[in-house]
Amino acid sequence: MKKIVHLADLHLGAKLHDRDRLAEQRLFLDWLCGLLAAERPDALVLAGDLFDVYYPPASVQQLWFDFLARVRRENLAGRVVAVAGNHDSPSALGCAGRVLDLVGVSLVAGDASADAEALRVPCADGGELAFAAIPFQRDGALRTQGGGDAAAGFRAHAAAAIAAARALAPDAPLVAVAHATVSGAAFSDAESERGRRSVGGLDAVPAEALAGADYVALGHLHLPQAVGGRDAARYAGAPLPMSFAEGAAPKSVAVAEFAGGPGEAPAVRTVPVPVFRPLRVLSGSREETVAAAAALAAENPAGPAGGAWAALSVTAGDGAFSETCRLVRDALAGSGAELVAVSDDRAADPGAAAGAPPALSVEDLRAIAPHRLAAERLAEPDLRLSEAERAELEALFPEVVA
Ligand SMILES: [Mn+2]
Repeated sequence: MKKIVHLADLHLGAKLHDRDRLAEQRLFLDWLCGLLAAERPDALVLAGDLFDVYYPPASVQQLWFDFLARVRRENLAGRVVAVAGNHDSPSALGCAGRVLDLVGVSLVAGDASADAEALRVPCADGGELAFAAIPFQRDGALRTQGGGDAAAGFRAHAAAAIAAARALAPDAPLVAVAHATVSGAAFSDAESERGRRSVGGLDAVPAEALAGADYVALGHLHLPQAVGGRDAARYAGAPLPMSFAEGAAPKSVAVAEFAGGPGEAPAVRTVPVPVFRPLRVLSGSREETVAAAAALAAENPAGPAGGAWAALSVTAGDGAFSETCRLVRDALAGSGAELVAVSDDRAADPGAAAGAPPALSVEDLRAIAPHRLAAERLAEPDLRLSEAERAELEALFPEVVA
């Protein structure tokens, strides 16, 4: 029996509305070490977006290196197989690659050749696993590889990596690792994926390009899911919710066990990730959101990283947004729950807000909410603006936002 634990999109160092989440990320890695100690996989697979930014601060890199050291010291996985995601700098992440290789970490970042992406990992049962570890591919690189066609480029790249892995270990089950949007996959929510998908990237790479692998370990989308109708081709999903909209969906990591050789489907299961800090959205009119805040304060849910973080989204009713924010803050005061994000998501025309939902796109709403907030502030008497000045500043505000 050969075993892998598959996760992706750790986004170490990621913040939520400027709030530091290192405590949650540390708690997650501690929990993961416990899982690894129980599972003792032959490989821990990290399918990209290890970090949230190209050059994470030292405190975040420390978390990462301490984790890798613990995995080696406590022998928590036979080997770590990691690829760079679009959030990872290929050069910054990859520069320690030769040192990491000496402590059991195979890190593939940057424009690797098919041979560099092909790995063999010895397993506790005396056999081995083959890996085609494909880091995130920028659109331009895929077009170059595909003679102008990015999808063809991904097909060619994946086929070469899988063929190289197959040649390296012909009798081993083969795991393809990739950080990409695969056709047919679902997004967790528009908000969190917007900034996290590649700028200028392919909409989706063809899922069948990876069909030659016995297990496809994907990263990039934050919703845990199987793709292409195969249990053994899946996104592990981000282990921590990367936005309030993701806060309601359960998070998990995947475990795949290979009882046979190449061509035999592994048994796949998912392990739920605990909630380290509850995230709640307070949405609706002033009355509804204040009532929801009071209920949240009474419930006062907490995880090991602390009390709930709440996001206010005013979607209906009249009344100054700033006053609703104050009332919601008051309702939460003294509880462990904290308001960390506010948004006025009513339609631009207050008269329309009470009626049918306005026909506005998410983009429209995102642009309008700060505009409304600015308009409210500009109308406050302490600024002593003339009506002409107020109107001019209000008209200029969308340009600043844009
Ligand atoms: Mn990504």
